[in-house]
Amino acid sequence: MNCEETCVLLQSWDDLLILCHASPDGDTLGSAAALVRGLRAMGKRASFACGDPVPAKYAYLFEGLEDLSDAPAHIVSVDVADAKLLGDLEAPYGQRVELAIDHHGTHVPFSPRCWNEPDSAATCELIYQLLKAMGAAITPDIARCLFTGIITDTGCFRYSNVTPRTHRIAAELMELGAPADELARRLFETKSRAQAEAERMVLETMEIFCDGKAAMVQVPARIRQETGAQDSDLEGVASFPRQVEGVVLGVTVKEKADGEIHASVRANPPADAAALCGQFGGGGHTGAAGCSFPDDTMEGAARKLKAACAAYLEALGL
Ligand SMILES: [Mn+2]
Repeated sequence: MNCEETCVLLQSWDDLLILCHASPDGDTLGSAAALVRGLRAMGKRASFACGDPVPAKYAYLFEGLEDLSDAPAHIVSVDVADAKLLGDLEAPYGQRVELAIDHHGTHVPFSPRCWNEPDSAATCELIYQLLKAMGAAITPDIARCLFTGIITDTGCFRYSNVTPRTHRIAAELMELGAPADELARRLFETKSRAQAEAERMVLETMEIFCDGKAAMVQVPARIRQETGAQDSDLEGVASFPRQVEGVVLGVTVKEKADGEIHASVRANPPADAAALCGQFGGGGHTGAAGCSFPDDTMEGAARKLKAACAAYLEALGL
């Protein structure tokens, strides 16, 4: 599907539920909030759902959007690369998604229709084009939601996924009322005391290996317990290992609240994070990807990842 086909399809639907992925980020939430606002302004019934609670720092996306929770006719997912990433919503809705709008190169099809553009830095770029094609007015509230998804998925325009189009769309969103400096300060320059304490503890775990080409930090559950930091407070730590000069593979091993071990990988060229995570059944983008270790301990997952990094760097000739 492309933008025009998606536009025609959505114009023919009047009652929609928009689904986000679990462990929601600014892009999936910004996409859902913007789409719900745009669809409602066009007189349609639209609501959103997520398998996990919306983190407090993203609550502003949904301000003034009261929930309309009755059985929707049509289900659309945004920024969901795989049905299993719906989390708790996979069981009720995984088989019922009619349209997926996404930007992941590793998208695993789960819906009869899909508009996926891996060249887009954020799903919010697609939602912006879609709302324009549908003739929806991009209000300041919508612009704020879309700008949020773009800056969170690009690390404030720093990642390799940023294109000239990303900047053009961001510029148009600023003209439409997105408060760029306020959003950047809120999302990138502000941390709670708990987050600052947790980040300090994570940094203490850093190991550098493979002749300085790989680095790893670990986030055991005790760091959250001792500091009161939430999962969303710890999103930023995944960028720590790759910040070390010379590192091309930065690995973060995290023990989630339910005890499951998850790894986030950040890569600099020529390394590919999705290729490394693919070895463990995960996926994502070239620069950022993830995978899970459901039957492992932190130590076991860390050992496997270090071995995989060494073999992968050797295969790359590094
Ligand atoms: Mn995204």
